[in-house]
Amino acid sequence: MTMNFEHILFSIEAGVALLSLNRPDQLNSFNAQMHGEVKEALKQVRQNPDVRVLLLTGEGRGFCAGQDLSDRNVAPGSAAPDLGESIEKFYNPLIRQLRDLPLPVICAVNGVAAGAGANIPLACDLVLAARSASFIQAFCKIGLIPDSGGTWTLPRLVGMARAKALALLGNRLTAEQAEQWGLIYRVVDDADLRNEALTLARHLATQPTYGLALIKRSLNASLSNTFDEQLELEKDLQRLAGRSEDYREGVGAFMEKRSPVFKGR
Ligand code: T3D
Repeated sequence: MTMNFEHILFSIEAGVALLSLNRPDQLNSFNAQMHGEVKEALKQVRQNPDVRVLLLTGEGRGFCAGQDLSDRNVAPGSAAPDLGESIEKFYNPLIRQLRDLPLPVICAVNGVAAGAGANIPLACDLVLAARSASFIQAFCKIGLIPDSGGTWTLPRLVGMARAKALALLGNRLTAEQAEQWGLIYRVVDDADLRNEALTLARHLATQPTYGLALIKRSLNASLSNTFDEQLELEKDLQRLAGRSEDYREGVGAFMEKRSPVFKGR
């Protein structure tokens, strides 16, 4: 099933929702309309029980260059824009949506990822990047701070020393370096990115995705929980997992020496 939007491509097939940012001439930078379309697509992902996995990527040579700067009136004498309002209305809800979606979210970074575009992948669960892709915390070059969760996620993924270097210098981090630093999961050859990401998504869509969502929830929570809080959470989430149809199916199939058929519930 393919749905019509102007600035994104969105389709659902075999349990996989594919959302591709589609303003390639502006390196898929976000304007208000694209934010609105992504929001609507994510609502459909959340509400459609057939969707088991989300794959986020971009069209053209860039993944996303963050905020569309041509949308900002910074002419001399003009009133200062309220960027806090933009963060509150657009970027924070987007990041929360991706992080909280109760299903695995794969991000396939197909090219340069700058500003908010460099931090959106970090709100996803599995990040693949094309070998030619790169990550740029471009905010410091225009007097801003990393947003979209960057100041929280970066130090946790790469350590404070590297997070500060990325954020204060705004240098380009290659995909290979990002993999070595633990910022992303895996680099693949450019020509293979879409297929590798789709293969991963299609595999996950056949798995016990209700359980996978609980795994995602527990690992996300571990970044701010104490050890004891985490043990308590594991108890609560394992209780939920144990009540799922997929758990019964998994154990049943193992005992009967057959392949399981999971339904994501
Ligand atoms: O404002 C708020 O709501 C607050 C929230 C902010 C979140 C943010 O994301 S702030 C950070 C905004 N993003 C940036 O500062 C990055 C700006 N872009 C770049 O630094 C470079 O474009 C890249 C390093 C990403 C890529 O460089 P390069 O040389 O490969 O490409 P290019 O030639 O610079 O860009 C290609 C085209 O895309 C070009 O248009 P043209 O000249 O061909 O017509 C360029 O203007 C356009 N483009 C790239 N980034 C943006 C953009 N247009 C508007 N906004 C952009 N962010």
